[in-house]
Amino acid sequence: MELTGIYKIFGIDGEYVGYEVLKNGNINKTYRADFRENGIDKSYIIQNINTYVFKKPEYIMENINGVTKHLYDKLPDNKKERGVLHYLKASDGKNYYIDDEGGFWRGYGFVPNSVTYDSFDDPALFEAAGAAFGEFQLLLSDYDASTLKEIIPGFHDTKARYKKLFETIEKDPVGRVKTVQPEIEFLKENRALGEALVDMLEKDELPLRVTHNDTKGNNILFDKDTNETLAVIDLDTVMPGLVAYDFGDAIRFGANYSDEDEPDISKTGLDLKKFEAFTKGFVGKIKDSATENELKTLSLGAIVMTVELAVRFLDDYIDGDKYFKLNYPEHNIVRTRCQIALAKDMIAKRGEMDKIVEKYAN
Ligand code: GN1
Ligand code: MG
Repeated sequence: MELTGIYKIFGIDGEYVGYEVLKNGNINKTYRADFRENGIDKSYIIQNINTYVFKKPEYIMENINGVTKHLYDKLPDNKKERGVLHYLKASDGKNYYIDDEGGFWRGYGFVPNSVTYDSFDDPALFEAAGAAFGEFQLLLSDYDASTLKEIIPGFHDTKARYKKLFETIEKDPVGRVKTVQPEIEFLKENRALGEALVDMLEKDELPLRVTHNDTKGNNILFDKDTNETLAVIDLDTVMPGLVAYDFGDAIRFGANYSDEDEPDISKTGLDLKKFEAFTKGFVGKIKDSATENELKTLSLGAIVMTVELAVRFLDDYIDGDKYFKLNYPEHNIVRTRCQIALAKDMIAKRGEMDKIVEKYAN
């Protein structure tokens, strides 16, 4: 469906200025639509949800409704406007719209004067990101997890992810297996490590909490002028999970010297300075409510999440690129190699990571 029709359905009016496609998500299609109302610029984010990935998008919107309300109620009055996203209501009162072809749409007001960052060269900024994700975790600590729909079952269940990878290798639907032997070898060798958190969860050594599960640094809104953190966004995968998933994924994405899909892997590796900055912010927030095992497994979480993404990108590559958006044909294998390079460096630096966590946990 055309965007102009979507604007109408969500009751957006004013003078239409134009739209831009926002490229930093790997799943949904995201647009920023700019309008002018009574001389004031006003922008909206419109998203077309990927229904191959999200089989029941209505459930996402139900979760988002509950979580957003919970956060909104806890925010002080002066932060209620920019501290959470305000979803638009379609003409039928729902916070989403399904078009005639089954396309699933939602929208929210662009948070005024906000900005996101894809990388963090300033340690203070990354520390603030750590504090924002830590705080998010705390704000949801009293959320009733039994009311949350499980959006993607087994999202960070690395045992299930590995199993699925081996099934895809077995099928080899597009004949790519022969070209990715070293990658398969690495993932086989490190399987026990990749599955270590799930093992602990199964033995009840780690508690399930309500977690974000997709803590890329660009899921935090900052104030454009002051760099104050405003809100944690992209609540599509808020589900019960482990603290180490949220910590780990943020490190995987933000403490890498390179982008997550850098083709030149000599540029890829764990930047311990960034690791320390994020750890300071995150652990500073959660240390009083975290168990000893949770704190001890944070660094492991970074390795596990990186191995998990290598497994997922490789699985998608072998499967013929059905899940992640691609910018070019080899994108998924480039992503895989980059994650493997990062995982190797993290494994080598695990002792140093643990020491840094200990420093801020005590
Ligand atoms: C996807 O689309 P985006 O950037 O929010 C993926 C995450 C991955 C990430 C890797 C639902 O997130 O799990 O970590 O790509 N989201 C889903 O960049 O699979
Ligand atoms: Mg996401």
